[in-house]
Amino acid sequence: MATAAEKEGVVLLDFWVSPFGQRCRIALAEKGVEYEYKEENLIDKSPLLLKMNPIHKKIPVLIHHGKPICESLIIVQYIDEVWSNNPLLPSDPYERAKARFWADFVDKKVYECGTRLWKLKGEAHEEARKDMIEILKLLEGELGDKKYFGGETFGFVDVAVAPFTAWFYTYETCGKFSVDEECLKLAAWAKRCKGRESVSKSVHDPHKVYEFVGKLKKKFGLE
Ligand SMILES: N[C@@H](CCC(=O)N[C@@H](CS)C(=O)NCC(=O)O)C(=O)O
Repeated sequence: MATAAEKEGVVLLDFWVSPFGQRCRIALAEKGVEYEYKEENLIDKSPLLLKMNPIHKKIPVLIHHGKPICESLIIVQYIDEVWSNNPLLPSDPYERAKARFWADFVDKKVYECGTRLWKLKGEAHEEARKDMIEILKLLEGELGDKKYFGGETFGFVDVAVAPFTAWFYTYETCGKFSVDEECLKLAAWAKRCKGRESVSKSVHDPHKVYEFVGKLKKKFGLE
């Protein structure tokens, strides 16, 4: 008998610590979609990954009935369109554009700055530290007094940012700052997100993320 995942025809090519992959896992969980999870070895990529994402050769890739969808934010939007229960994007076009702007902001700023924070030393590191605090404060400004970025309900921007909460500990430790102290409202939002099953089951323990970054540093001779 076909499993629920086979019936839905959904496969996710992913890598456990990837914030981009975690976005897809959160969105699928929010929609209650069953899927087959396939962990990739990014050092030795599978023929399936290379076939499904020949352009970027990166995870995540969502395969739906044999057809690939690449790039996490595009995948989350696809999931939102195909499974219309619990909508993630707002229905109002202006609000939708705003949500896409902030998700794009996260893509352009958070990951890049986080990488500078654990990779660089000296002045460049100090600059990354300042940039990260500013980025988090800008995000907090958009959150304001709302429960979620999406307002009363968990939405597209929440999905885009939530995986990075597991990276906060790494950013804090490498940057010697505290999200709790710098961005109280953002820290409270992160705790609210963690309380959601979709997030807690998709996002890994911050200490494991830190351990993973430690291994990367060793690999790149950055210790
Ligand atoms: N913009 C892409 C980024 C995906 C990405 O950077 N994936 C990384 C893992 S976190 C990857 O597959 N890296 C393998 C490589 O670069 O060879 C998205 O949003 O999906």
